[in-house]
Amino acid sequence: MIQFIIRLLDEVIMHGTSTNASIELDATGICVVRDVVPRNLVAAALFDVSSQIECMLALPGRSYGTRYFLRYRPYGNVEQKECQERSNFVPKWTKSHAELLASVLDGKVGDVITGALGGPPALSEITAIVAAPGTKAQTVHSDSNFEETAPRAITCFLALHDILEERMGPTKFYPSTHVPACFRQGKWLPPPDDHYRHPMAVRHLEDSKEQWFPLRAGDCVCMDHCCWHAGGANKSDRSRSLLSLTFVQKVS
Ligand SMILES: O=C(O)CCC(=O)C(=O)O
Repeated sequence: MIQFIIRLLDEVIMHGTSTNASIELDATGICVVRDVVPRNLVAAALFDVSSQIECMLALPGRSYGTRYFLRYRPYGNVEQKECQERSNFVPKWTKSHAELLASVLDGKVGDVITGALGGPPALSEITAIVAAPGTKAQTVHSDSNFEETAPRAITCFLALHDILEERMGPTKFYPSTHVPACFRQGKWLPPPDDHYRHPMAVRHLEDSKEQWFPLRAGDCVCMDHCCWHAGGANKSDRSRSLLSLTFVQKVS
């Protein structure tokens, strides 16, 4: 009986947490979900990502900067002989990655994404992002431009180790930049960069307050694809590693 009550309480707490997170995600374009994946799966993923980065860097070719992107292909491994250069390196997708993905979707994050997308999500991309020590900050960007009729997409940045200090280069987010209603004229704008600087976007950026979240291994930040953000500068002496999972609305 006591076991049953504990389980019931657990479910109420968990359901409440994911409901609050969904509300937060809709309102601001960002929410943090704690303790998403068991520690052993996160540790295995970090070990794998670090070894795959070593394999990639051992190949001929050049890398652009020291923020490395490993794009997994969850639906079948690519012949390794096809990956002879850094630019076409594809990391191996293994059973433990599949377990990690299932674990993400089975728990609180699965509820948040399903709620945000209005149904079962489809995985569109899974990428490990490793910022080596000395990596510079990215310019503020959004991963998609807002389009009224485009299917919604949510990216989950899963911490593969504790990222508790700003000098480790956590992702910086600009809350309330994901939908037209966040902007003065009710029109969504991309963040200003060297190519396009809409005066209203410049002003919006000046008025916005960037936010980063201390994360423990296995915590994640869910972000609307149109939300402004930027990878931070890694001023620490250790690589900062995330797994970025993007889910889209299934179009029937
Ligand atoms: O490295 C990060 O923290 C975020 C990277 C990112 O946002 C991107 O490459 O689009």
